[in-house]
Amino acid sequence: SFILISLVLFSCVNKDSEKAKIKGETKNSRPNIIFIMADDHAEQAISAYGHPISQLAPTPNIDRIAQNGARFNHNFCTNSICGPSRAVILTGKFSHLNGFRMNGEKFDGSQPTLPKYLKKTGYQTAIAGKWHLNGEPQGFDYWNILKDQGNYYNPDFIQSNDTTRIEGYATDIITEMSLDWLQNKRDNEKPFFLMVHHKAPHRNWMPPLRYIRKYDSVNFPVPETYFSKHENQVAAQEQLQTIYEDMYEGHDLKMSVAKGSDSLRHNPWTTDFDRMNTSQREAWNRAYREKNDAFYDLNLSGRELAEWKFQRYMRDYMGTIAVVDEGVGKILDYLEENDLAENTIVVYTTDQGFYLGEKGFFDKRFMYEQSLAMPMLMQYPKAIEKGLEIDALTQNIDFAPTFLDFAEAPIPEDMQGKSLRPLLNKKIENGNFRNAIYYHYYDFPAFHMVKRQYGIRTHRYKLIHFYDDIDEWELYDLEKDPEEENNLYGKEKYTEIQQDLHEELKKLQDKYHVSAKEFETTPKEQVKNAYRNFG
Ligand code: SGN
Ligand code: CA
Repeated sequence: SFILISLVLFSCVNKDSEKAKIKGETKNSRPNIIFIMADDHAEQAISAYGHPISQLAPTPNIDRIAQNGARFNHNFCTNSICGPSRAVILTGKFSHLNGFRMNGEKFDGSQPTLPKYLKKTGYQTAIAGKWHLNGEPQGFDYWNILKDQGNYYNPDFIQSNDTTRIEGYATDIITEMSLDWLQNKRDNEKPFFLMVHHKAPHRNWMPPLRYIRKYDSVNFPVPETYFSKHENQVAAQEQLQTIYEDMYEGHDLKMSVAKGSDSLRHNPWTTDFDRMNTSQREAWNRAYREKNDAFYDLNLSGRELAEWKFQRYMRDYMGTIAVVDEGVGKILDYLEENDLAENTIVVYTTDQGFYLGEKGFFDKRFMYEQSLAMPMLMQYPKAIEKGLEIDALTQNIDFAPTFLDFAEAPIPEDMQGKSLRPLLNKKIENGNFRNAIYYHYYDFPAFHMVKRQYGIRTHRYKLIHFYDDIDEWELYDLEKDPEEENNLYGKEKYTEIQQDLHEELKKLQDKYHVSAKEFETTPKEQVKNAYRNFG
C-alpha cells in the first residue's frame, strides 16, 4: 500500500507541475510584473480607499487589486510632479541624484534603471503610454509612448522615432496596446515587466463620448476646505491652482461663451478639441451645449458658481477614470483567463496625488497630504495575502528595489529606497519600516506657481519649508488636523516636537545626500515675470 500511496502522490505532483507549465508560468517561476500607472489619479477617487467622493464614482476593477492583495495606506511620492516621479520610479533614487528635478528637464537615459536591471536578469520589458521624460525610453524591448503629455482624442504615439496618430480614445488605445503586447508580442519563455502608463485623468479631463454624461446627475460632496483662506500659509495664498480662480473656463471647464453657443471661453490651447474628427466633435458639442445651456438657466454667481465649477470638474475627471477602471478590468481578466494571475504582480498606482477641491485646489505639487499621497494597490496571489493593509511609510523610491527583490535580482547599493517585500510577506512590522519620509519639490517658477519646498513627514507630524522667493516654515499635527489648516510652527506647545523634526529632517538630508545646490533660489525678476505669465 505504501507503494500505491507513493504512486498516487507522485502522479499528483507530476500533474501539478504539468499544470503549472500549461498555466504559462515561466520556467523559473519568477513573477511577471504589470505596473499600471495613471496620471494624477487622486486617492480620493479610488473607491477601495473609501473616501466619500469615490463612493459616488466607484472603481470596481481597480478595487479588485485591493481585494486580491494589498492596499498601501501611507505611500508617498518624493516630488509631486509627473516627470520627476517617473524618474524616481525608474531609478530608485531621489530627483537630486537621478537628475530629473522638474518637468521640462531631460532624463539622462544612459543611467542604470529598473527595466535595464530586469532585462539583465532575464526579463522581457515593455512600456505603453505616457513617458514624459523627453528622449526615448531605454531598457525596453518594446515601447510605444504618447508624444509629450499626450492627448485624450486621437493621440500621437511614438515608436522608434515614428510618430503615428491613432484614432480613438487614449485610455482605450493604451489598454489595447498592452493587451496586444501580452497576447501577441512577448516571448512566452521569459518573465515579463510591463508598464501601462495612462494619460488619464490628467488635465484637461476630457471624458470619452460613451461617458460624457455618466456623472451629470451626481452631486459630489464639496470638500470642507473648499473656501479655505489659507491662514498662516503663505505659499498656499500665492499659488495659482484654485478651481474657482485659476481654472480656464474654456479649456478646463468646457464653458461656452453664451447660451446656444459651442464656442469656448478661455481656451489658450485649442489642440485638445481640434484633434477630434467631425463625428466626435459633433457628439461632444451636442452634449456640452446642452449642459452649458442648463448652466446659463441657473444664473449662478459667487459661491454657487464656484461650487458649480467643482461639479463640472468632478464629473469630467471621474468620467476619464471610468475608462481607466475598465482597462484595469480587461488586464485582470486577461491574466485570469490565461492562468497568469497567480504568478503575476499587478500594481495600480499614479505618478502623484491630486486635489479634488481640498483647500480649493486642483493639481498637485504641495507637500500637503492629497498631493503627497501616491495611492498604491498590489496583488500577487502567490505571495501577498488578500486584503492586506500596509500602514508603513513607503515611497516611490521603494518600487525599483521591490521589483528587483521579487525578481530575485540583486538590489544595487546606490538605490535609495528599500524593498517592500518584507512588509508584503509580513516579515517586518509596519511601524519598523521607516520613521519619516523626505520630500523635495523644485518646479518654481512654473505653472500654478507653487513654491519650492522640502520637508519630512513622520507617522504623525509634518514639517515643511517653503523657499525661493519666500522663507516660511509650516508644521502640522496630522492626527489633530488632518486637513492641514492649522500651522503650528513657532507655537510654544510644539517647541520640542519642532526641534525633533528639524533634527530628523537634517539627518534625512544627510542620509540622502542632499547638497547645498538643491536650495538655490531664482532671480527675483524672473519670479515676477512668471507671476505675470501664469496669472
Ligand atoms: C500641464 C497642465 C498643468 C500641469 C502640468 C504638469 N496644464 O502643463 O496643469 O500641472 O501639465 O502635469 S494643461 O492644461 O496643459 O494640461 S504633469 O502631470 O505632467 O506633471
Ligand atoms: Ca501627473
